[in-house]
Amino acid sequence: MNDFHDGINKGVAPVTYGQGERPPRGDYASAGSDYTCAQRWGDYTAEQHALYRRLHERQTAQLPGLACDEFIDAVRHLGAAERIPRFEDINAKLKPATGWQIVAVPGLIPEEAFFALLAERKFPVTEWLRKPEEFDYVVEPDVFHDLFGHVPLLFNPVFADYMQAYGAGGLKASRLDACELLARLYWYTVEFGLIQTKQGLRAYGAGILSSAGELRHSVCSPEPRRVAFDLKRLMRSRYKIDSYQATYFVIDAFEQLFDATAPDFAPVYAEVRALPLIEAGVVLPGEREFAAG
Ligand code: HBI
Ligand code: FE
Repeated sequence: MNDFHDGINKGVAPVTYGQGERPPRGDYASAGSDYTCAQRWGDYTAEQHALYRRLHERQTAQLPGLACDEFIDAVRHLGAAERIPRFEDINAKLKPATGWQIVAVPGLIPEEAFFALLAERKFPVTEWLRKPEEFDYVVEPDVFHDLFGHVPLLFNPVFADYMQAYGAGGLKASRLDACELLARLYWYTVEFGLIQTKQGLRAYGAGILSSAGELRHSVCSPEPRRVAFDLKRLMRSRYKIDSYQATYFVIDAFEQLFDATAPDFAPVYAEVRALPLIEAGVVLPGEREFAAG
């Protein structure tokens, strides 16, 4: 079972709760107009710190041979994870490294607000932690998914530049009503991306790296299809929200992601919109496929 992701796919954020969506888990009332809030580190209980530590230990043990080296090299910046890290302690290291900082948010936030924060090199990290009964499956991104899954690669200069370019592109996409196309780019790279390395396939996507089961599945299972990263093909590709992915996109280097954000996306959106969607798990004739790692 895939981690929290149906929350992102349904655009679960305060603005949709009025339509009968799940009530928000976070305290949106205390958030500012940019949706940032305080981490309230003193409110975490000893049990929550212990749960966070168990999550961190379980994922860290799995990384060798499955996570990309850039992630493994940077995950130490989260600290020993004896307790839930203080965001300001991470920022003291992250800001000098790539100019990024993490900001606390009550949970999923509207896309415009999300893009605006990324464009300013601010990554929104959910301040609440899943419950013990959600150890293996949490519907929405919690502090563990956001910190463990997303923050380490923000220490990588090329990936950090891609994330800011993505945010800036998202603000333009909002004006072109192309958020859904851009959401697929985020999904198939930042959340579920794979990278071909000299040692073989490795994971760099946060949704994979923070998932107990999908990390090994995405790299080693013969079930899913693994196709070469192609921006327009990816933007046409539907994704699954409540199970492991049936398709993963594979890059050769983070530079490939950053370079893909260089052109003006307006013609890309027009071209993609004129073509049919591609179901998850489908491989197109002549497409470059990658075998399991
Ligand atoms: N909000 N806090 C938070 N974290 C996300 O990852 C996030 C979000 N809002 C929207 C969103 N992701 C997706 O719609 C992206 O594809 C934009
Ligand atoms: Fe995420």
